[in-house]
Formats: sequence, structure tokens, C-alpha cells
Amino acid sequence: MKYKFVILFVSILLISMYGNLSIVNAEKTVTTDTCSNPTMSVTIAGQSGFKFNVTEIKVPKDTCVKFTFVNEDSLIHDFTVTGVDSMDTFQIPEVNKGVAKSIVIKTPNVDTTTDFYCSVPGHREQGMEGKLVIGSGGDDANKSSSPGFELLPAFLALFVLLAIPIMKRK
Ligand SMILES: [Cu+2]
Repeated sequence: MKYKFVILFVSILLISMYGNLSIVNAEKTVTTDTCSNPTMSVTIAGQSGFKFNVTEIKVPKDTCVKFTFVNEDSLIHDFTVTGVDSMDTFQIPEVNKGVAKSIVIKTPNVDTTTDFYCSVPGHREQGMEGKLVIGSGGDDANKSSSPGFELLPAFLALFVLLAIPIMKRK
């Protein structure tokens, strides 16, 4: 009976670790520009009601793009893009009302689709997100390949291997 509690505890621990790993991956940011001389500019506004002024942004592939984020809301927001292919996850950090900030990023040389969102806790869940279409787009690259998801089966396999001898000993 005691071992069932151990297994329950370890399960909870693994689930919470999985959650934390996902968060770490989502918040990886680049701090320096990855290209200079942008040939295209995109301006996105954060607005009241937990939304951006657009739900889809289209940019060419393999292009140096300047993203500018303007916060038109009284709450703080940021602009975060999930990395895909050769493009790291990047973020224009939290900005206050009326403030605009920019980041210059080289888009990957692939036709794909990724997500943009506000990473302030709770905002994405309330609708502050959209799609970033690169080139002619494609399947959402994030739906099938979250690094956190690949770690979960590994943790579970390890857990089962550890649990079997404990169960047998009883
Ligand atoms: Cu926000």
C-alpha cells in the first residue's frame, strides 16, 4: 500500500517537471538582432480585451524583417514568436501603454507557419495570439514538435523501469 503513495508522488513530480520544462522552452528568447538592414517592417499593436490588432501576419521567407510592437492597452503586454526551423523563439519584452519596441529577425528559408502570442500569464489563453505565416505557409510547425512532449515519454519510461523492482519487492 505504501508503494502506491510513492508511485503517486513520483507521478505528480514528473507531471510538474514536464510543465516547467515546457515553460522554459516557451520563454527562450534571443537578445541580439540576427540580421541588419531589414527589408520589411511589420507593426503589431496590443489592444484592450487581450488581443492583437491582427490574427495573422505574413512575412517572406529568408528575409530580414523588423517587427515593431506597440502597446495600445493600459495593461502590459509583450510580443513573442515561437521559433521554427533556423529562427529562434524571440520576444519583444513587456511594454507599457503607448510604448513601441522593435526587434530585427531573419526569417527561416522555409515555407511554414508558427505562432505569435503575448506571454504575460493568462493573456494567450484569453485570445492574445495569432499565426505568423512564413513564405507560403504550411502546417503549423508547433503542433507536432514541442520539445516538452518528447521528454514526457522518456520520463515515463524511466519511471516504469524504476517502479517495476519496487512493485516486485512487495
Ligand atoms: Cu498581454
